[in-house]
Amino acid sequence: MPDYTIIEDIRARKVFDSRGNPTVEVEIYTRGGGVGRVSAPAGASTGKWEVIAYPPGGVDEALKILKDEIAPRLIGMDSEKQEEIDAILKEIDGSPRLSHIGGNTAYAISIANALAAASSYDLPLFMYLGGRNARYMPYPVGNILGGGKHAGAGCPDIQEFLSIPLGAKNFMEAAQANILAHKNLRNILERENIPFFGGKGDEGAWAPAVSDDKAFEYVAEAIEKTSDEIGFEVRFGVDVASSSFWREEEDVYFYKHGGKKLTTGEQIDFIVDKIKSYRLIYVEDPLHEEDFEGFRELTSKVRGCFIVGDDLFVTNIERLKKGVSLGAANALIIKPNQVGTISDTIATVEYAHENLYTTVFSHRSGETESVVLAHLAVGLRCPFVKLGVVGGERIAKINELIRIEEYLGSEARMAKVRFR
Ligand code: 2PG
Ligand code: MG
Repeated sequence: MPDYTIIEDIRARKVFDSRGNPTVEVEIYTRGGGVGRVSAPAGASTGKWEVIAYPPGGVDEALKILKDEIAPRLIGMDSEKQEEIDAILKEIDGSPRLSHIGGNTAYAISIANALAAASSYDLPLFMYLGGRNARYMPYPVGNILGGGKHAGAGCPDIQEFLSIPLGAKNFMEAAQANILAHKNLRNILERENIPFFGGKGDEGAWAPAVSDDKAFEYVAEAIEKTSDEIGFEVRFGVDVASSSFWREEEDVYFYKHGGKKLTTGEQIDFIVDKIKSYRLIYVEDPLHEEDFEGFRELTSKVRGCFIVGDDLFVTNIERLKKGVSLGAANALIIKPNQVGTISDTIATVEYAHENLYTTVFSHRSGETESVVLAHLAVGLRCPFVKLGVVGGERIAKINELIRIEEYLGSEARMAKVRFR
């Protein structure tokens, strides 16, 4: 039926995310009975160049704009015309960074629309987006120890220590490895005489009051134990989220543990040293969000490690183009709500892949039970997906990836991992 995918109704409401903050949830209904429901996540260590999450009046104002200005324009349109729909969102907004309608409003509408179109054909979203090529399962990059803006004051300055089960033959095995690493790390932390009472950060990672150096030691031990027990290679990496502790006035990285201040050169040496000492395979935002040159220098100094831009690129194709032209980083985080629409997200992913930059589809520190992330990671063929390891809103995504793997059956493969 040609008009199956026409948008018939749009509903929206305020719901809450995993931090208990209000967020927007959108439902789109098509004539063919398709339904897409999506709620927006939220960052804590947000990049300066991300789109603006909400208009000044927050979720309530976003809902009003949605009802008065957006829904009347979209109802009657064809949900399959994703780019046209996303263009209308940007036209209604009219600002450079979606500050009128809010990036999270755009995110929820844009992805709910894709989901509604897929559901009109009774297709899972990953297949609707990726077709027959969408059969590569991403390696889960799982947060097992956290600090920075996601945890309490005594925790490490580095925001995330991430387990990466590179030797897994399928997603189920990979998920099991990360869960085991999380459990092993708990035992190690309990064995040590440190302030640790089982506390976790926003993403379900353990949040002990230890220095960064100690955190590296404990995580390395947990990863090695996990690898031995599970019988395949498990490596680890970090999200430094260094913009959170870069002091612009002094141009230094301030580590509250030990009160040390590192210049850019010293920060690069510190990171190179950790990459070599611990065979890190992944380092995200080792330098602050304006330092393309620092990223270039670090990338040129290391081999066999993903240097990942998150706050640096904010899923924005223009910023990525600058990075590619300089050779800054060799991988990037993909978070659709950094840029607003699914069309812009796809353009950035495609540009990254054309230029051999590795994509890491990522959750945010504030999440909802929505599982679209699992479908987008597979549908957009990202070789990695950054997730929490435990906690309802985190495990929901892992379980959806398990369902996707089951759905694909013998067609499923693990993603191909290559360095630029
Ligand atoms: C990050 C993310 C997710 P936030 O920095 O990569 O882990 O954190 O959502 O707080 O930006
Ligand atoms: Mg990050």
